[in-house]
Amino acid sequence: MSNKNSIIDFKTLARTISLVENEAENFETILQQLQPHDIPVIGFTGPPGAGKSTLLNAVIGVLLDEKKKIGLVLVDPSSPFNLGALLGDRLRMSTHFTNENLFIRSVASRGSLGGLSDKIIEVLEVMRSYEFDYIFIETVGVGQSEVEIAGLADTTVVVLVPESGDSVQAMKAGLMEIADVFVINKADRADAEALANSLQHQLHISGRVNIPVLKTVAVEAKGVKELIAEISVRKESMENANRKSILLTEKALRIISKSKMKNFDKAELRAILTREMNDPHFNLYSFVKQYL
Ligand SMILES: Nc1nc2c(ncn2[C@@H]2O[C@H](COP(=O)(O)OP(=O)(O)OP(=O)(O)O)[C@@H](O)[C@H]2O)c(=O)[nH]1
Ligand SMILES: [Mg+2]
Repeated sequence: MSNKNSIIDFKTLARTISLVENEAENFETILQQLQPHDIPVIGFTGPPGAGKSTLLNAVIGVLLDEKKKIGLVLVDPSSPFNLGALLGDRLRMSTHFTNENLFIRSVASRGSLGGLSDKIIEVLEVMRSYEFDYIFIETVGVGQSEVEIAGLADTTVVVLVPESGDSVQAMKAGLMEIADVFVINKADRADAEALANSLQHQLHISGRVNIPVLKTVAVEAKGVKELIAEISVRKESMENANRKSILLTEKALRIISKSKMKNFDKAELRAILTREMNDPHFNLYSFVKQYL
């Protein structure tokens, strides 16, 4: 691990993440020995193509100029149709790719934690054991995943665009609840002001008057300083703490049940069941009692 003034050992970090992701031997010990720091974790979510990567690129550029150490987690869309978008992400980030203070990691979004990767909590915990100033996560906000990202992040930035239309309408209810900061990107296009007004109106109705609504033009790095000012303030709310506790409870349960099942011989269970199921009085619930 490193101190604030030194360069983070990215090689060791990357290797540790891989060990944990692949559940290599002793990965549990690695996880148990982590000493995570209190690093702000900031999630960027929103509909596909809203400009999340472009905006993050601009935000990270400013922070790197200030010599900040940045970790970035890109949650890969699992659908092969999104492969292009992922490659696009990489390209847009490429301006900072070689910066010694930026660590980028992709995490597959497959997995059963609703939408987000099974391993994202572990990856974040490993990263939080290094001296980053900020950790960013980018994920496409569709369905469940945005709620999870809000549970993982201290601050959730929801990026919307004027033209996103119907798809956003459908998502908005979910996105409304999780946003700590709203960004209307592509404010160089028509209707940005109208969307800002409509959002502000909805926030007002739902009593969330202290949620900022910012406008940005990511491609020109406009509004980026204002966004950084907002995310520099820790926003952790009661709602966020709730989401975090739900997420961590689910995760803890899964770790516990996995550990309890570790030595369970499924083939043997099947062999016994194959024998016993032919008994006309076979009752599955009485049968499993012996294992409880
Ligand atoms: N006009 C305009 N175009 C923008 C702006 N920001 C991003 N774009 C463009 O929008 C497209 C999508 O940008 P991305 O940054 O890849 O969007 P994203 O939200 O990361 O996309 P996914 O990761 O695929 O969901 C790119 O062609 C960008 O150049 C902006 O402020 N104005
Ligand atoms: Mg992107």
